[in-house]
Amino acid sequence: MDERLRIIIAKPGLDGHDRGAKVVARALRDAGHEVIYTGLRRTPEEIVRTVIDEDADFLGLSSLSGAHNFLIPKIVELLKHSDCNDVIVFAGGIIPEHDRNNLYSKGVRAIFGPGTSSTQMSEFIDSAAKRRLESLPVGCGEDSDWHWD
Ligand code: B12
Repeated sequence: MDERLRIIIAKPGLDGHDRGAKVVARALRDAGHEVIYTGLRRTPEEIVRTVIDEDADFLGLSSLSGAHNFLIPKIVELLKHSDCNDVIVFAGGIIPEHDRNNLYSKGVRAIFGPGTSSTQMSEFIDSAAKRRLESLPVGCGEDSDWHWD
């Protein structure tokens, strides 16, 4: 797809692992998107503020600290309360398989672990953007159990 999308890559909480987030931000920029990396240790409120200020299409959350079950649903809830139901949320880092279905049920549309290639991420971004173009539900607050496998 040729669409240039606005994507925020964020590091919520006290997690100090930033290599993966920087790799992802670079890969998506190289794929032609407009990418903003928040930097480390952002609060859920700061992240949602950035999404709103930057009028982002996608929010990518990187978590390697084990706090994903608390922080990611909290951010999705704040997005919904801020009328950002159409923002497409995806995540990556150290997120065990057994935690993933719960995050999908909250509105996260893809989760990527170590070793993810830029091709895999781009395929997801393109598929999600295509769903949005076709008016199929894909935003974090839109009712659908669709997610990337
Ligand atoms: C390097 C490293 C560190 C470095 C971090 C340097 C830095 N600036 O990033 C240092 C030494 C500082 C560090 C510290 C700690 N670490 Co450490 N660290 C690692 C290690 C070895 C590699 C992480 C890495 O950089 N990988 C390379 C990058 C490119 O890969 P990645 O981050 O996984 O990202 C890829 C995917 O996950 C995905 N991805 C990641 N984020 C996102 C976001 C989106 C939106 C998408 C789409 C994809 C995506 O795409 C990326 C590209 O493929 C991992 C073990 C491992 N093998 O993963 C442990 C690991 C993450 N660390 C761990 C721990 C416990 C710690 C410490 C708590 C240790 C301690 N007791 O002090 C501290 C915490 C520091 C802190 N404040 O958070 C644990 C976490 C356990 C958990 N979550 O359950 C791990 C898994 C080691 C382990 N097996 O126990 N660590």
